[in-house]
Amino acid sequence: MGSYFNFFINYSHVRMKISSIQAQEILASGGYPTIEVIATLEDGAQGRASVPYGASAGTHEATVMTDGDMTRWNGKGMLRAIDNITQKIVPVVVGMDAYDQRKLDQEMIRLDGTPNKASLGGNAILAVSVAVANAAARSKKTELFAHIIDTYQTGVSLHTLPQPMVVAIEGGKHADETTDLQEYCFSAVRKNTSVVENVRMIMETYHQLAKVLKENKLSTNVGNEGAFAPNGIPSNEAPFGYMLEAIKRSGYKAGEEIGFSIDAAASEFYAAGKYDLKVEKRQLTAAELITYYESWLAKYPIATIEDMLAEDDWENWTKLKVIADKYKVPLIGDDLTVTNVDRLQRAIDSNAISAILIKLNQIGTLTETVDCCMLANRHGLMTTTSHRGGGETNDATMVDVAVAVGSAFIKVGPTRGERVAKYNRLMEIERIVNNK
Ligand code: 2PG
Ligand code: MG
Repeated sequence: MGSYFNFFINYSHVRMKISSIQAQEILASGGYPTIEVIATLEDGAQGRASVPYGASAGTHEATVMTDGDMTRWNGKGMLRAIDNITQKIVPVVVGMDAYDQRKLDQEMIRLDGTPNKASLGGNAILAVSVAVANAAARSKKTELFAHIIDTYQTGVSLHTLPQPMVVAIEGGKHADETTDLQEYCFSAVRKNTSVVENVRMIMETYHQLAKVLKENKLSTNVGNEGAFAPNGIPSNEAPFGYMLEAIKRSGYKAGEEIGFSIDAAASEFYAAGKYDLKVEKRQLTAAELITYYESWLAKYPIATIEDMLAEDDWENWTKLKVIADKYKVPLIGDDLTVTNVDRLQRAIDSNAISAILIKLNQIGTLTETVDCCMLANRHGLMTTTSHRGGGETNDATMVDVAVAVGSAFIKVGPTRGERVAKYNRLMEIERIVNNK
């Protein structure tokens, strides 16, 4: 691995051609294929990338192109997207300058020609985009986060690193027969503390949570993201009680050291103007749901809330924002904003959010992802960079992006290799930055 200190070399006048791109199907954590790309540069430097996919993906996200051929992988093969890489993207990008990531990404966006990357596939484009960025970082003998800071001049100082937002209980589309809301997370909320310490404190609390769930006769089986998915949970509010008890037993202070982050992924339980809470056997209007949420904000140490309303319920987002502001709780847009500068700008203009979730594959290039983060930063909106719930790989690029854009949090599940790879990379970056 290259030294972080090569970051200080000025590469602005140097060029490094892309010499080859290789693409293949690999297996993602959801048990279906995804795309892996290996990019090689003219100096021999290689970069690898594999792209994740969502389970509760927003309808405004970049297209995940699958084959639809039911004779293999239940229609979810990636050969069509891989063909797009080898037949259409490779002839254009081989020979281009790997150090000019913006130009590379713009060229692929132009080649695709659709607003949601429907013709080549967001998964095809992103795999190439990120593989080349990784290769360029290798070629410069620097870290990926440093390469991103340098390339986009993000101005991030690295004095504070993103902190863990760890999914502890999951439901919705990520598990069967549990909460309607998708995620209840433990978030590190102490100021100026180390990532390593916060990961330890939260994971200790996660293990206490297992005991609390068992005592309440709930299973500790896990969902897509490696968080507990207790079957038969009595209500959508119940997780807060179990999580508070777990924090107490671990000897930490709720709200001062560990807070709660909730992602409702509300588009998944919204239909015909109503929010259908199956666990509670009731259907609520947006106004009733907001009142329900407000009761939680008043009672529990909630650090952030995300996608509490459906992805196009714009006017109710603005109403919820007023309530969230009253409790000084960042309101995060995810399916609402899909890492897209146009949707983010609309959310800013309509005062719908105070924070944004960032996922590279929602938009499909590294450049557009960083641009979205920079727009958020300019408007004082907090960013949280996130894993995906459908299928992940051990690729930890999202962590380097989070560091390079100055995200407050990374949201990742607590267990399973493809999740802990992200925390391990974040802890590694902390050691690199502190020169330890
Ligand atoms: C979310 C994500 C990640 P998915 O909604 O924030 O937890 O879920 O990848 O399934 O959209
Ligand atoms: Mg979400």
